[in-house]
Amino acid sequence: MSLALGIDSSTQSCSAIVIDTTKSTVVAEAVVNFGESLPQYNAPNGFITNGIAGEVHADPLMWLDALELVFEQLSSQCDLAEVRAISGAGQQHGSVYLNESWFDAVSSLKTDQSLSAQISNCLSRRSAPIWMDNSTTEECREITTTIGSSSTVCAKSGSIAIERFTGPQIRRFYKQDPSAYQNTARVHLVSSFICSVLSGADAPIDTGDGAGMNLMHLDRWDWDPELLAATAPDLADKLPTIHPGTTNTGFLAEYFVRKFRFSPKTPITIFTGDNPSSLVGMGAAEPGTVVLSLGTSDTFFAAMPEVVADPEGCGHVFGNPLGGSMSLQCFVNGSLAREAIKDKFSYDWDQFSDALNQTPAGNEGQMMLPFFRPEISPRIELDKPQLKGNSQAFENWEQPDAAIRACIEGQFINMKLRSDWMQLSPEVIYLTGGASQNDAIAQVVADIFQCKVQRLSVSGSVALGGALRAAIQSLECFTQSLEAEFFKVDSEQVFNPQVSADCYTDAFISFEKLLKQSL
Ligand code: XUL
Repeated sequence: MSLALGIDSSTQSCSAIVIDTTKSTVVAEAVVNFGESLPQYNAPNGFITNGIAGEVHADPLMWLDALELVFEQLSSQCDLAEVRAISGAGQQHGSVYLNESWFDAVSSLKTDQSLSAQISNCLSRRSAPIWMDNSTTEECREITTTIGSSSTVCAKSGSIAIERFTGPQIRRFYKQDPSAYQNTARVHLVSSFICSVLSGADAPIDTGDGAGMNLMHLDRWDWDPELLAATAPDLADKLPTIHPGTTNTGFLAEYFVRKFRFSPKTPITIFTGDNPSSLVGMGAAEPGTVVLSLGTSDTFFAAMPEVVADPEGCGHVFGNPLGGSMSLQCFVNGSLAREAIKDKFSYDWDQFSDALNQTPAGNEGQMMLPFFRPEISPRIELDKPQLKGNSQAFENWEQPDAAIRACIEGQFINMKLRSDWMQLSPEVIYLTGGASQNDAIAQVVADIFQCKVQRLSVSGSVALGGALRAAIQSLECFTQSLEAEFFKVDSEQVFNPQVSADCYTDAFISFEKLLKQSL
């Protein structure tokens, strides 16, 4: 039996999975919801409420308490002494600020006290800004001005300066509380913080999560001195080193061996961000596969054949934890828009699907910019969709079925156009998230992208990605054989294009034209 453990320290919960790599089975799963299990932190959804000026913070000690509870749950389901490899991931961009005492504290954890009690005095900032924090517009502007332009920041770091990214967050902390900043000896990401505690040593940051900071240079996969200088003084000394995701940091700390009966010398693979981990956990770590997650907002991500940054500055490039790079792009108007158009005509989901099934691919040239609220891909400030059709009735919203098709086609035409910079020619798109269950939507994706769409029902892909990475790194497992075992294809979940590529040729041109007119 060769067990591998994957951990996901995410926004609302900490979860973990233990897989048996010889039998390709899941032997244990645990989830600790922060709000439910740790109400003393007053964070019902995992973050501190009432943040001012767009601030969204969380308590790093809560993440440590949750980690202990997760191990308790796992130990009642399997023998943790059998675990031979560990890795995991954290919500991206969040940052933990630690003083000089951190280095000693993390390397001498004692089992007579909890992790949180021992790390508490090491915090030079009580709370950690997380990815939902939107308070750093001014700092983004300042960093961009110092570097010269958004396109330079993007070409260097893979993304323009973005509010939730760690660099602008560090700058805000430095400006707000310079002495606490000075007193900070280490800034960790959520991923490297949790990895440090597990390994009982100050852990590196991986290229996957490191890229979400606006501080790392894509060509060198290392800190960029200009970006560091534009962000805050002496930052190089306060950051861990960066390593590829295929690095082992050491072994599980004695604390966990004693307290939860793990084996001594259990190797730990460096942690990564939740999205890079999900790339592995969805079986999409090799170029040729795209993951499309249809949620409140839609997320499109893929392993990239080349390292290129989005010239429009809407997408992101992160390191791929199995090597190379990955792209990620978010679309705000995802299920929000699908629900808004359904509700506009008082349809239920069956009527919505019928509308798609009863209208032709290409929608006879009628189209929509499907933005019910400001979009980030592309950046556009619309608060209602724009319609362009060949009849007044369509443009006056008098044709519900055609409007619904125009909305869904508009979403995926936009997604295809906005993801062109990634230079992908996917053989298959893995579809996941709530709206992926709708066959009619899946068919539109296949028709517009002109490739096979495969619906996946992987739950917990972030933690699974951690377990798979640990197995690949420490148990000599092969990525392809793990993927073949853990991701079985069900033919009923496959959608092939039903129209030829020229069905949408004019639509792509008209969509861009309509977009330009509305910018
Ligand atoms: C990605 C992002 C979110 C968080 C969620 O850039 O901000 O997906 O990683 O945990």
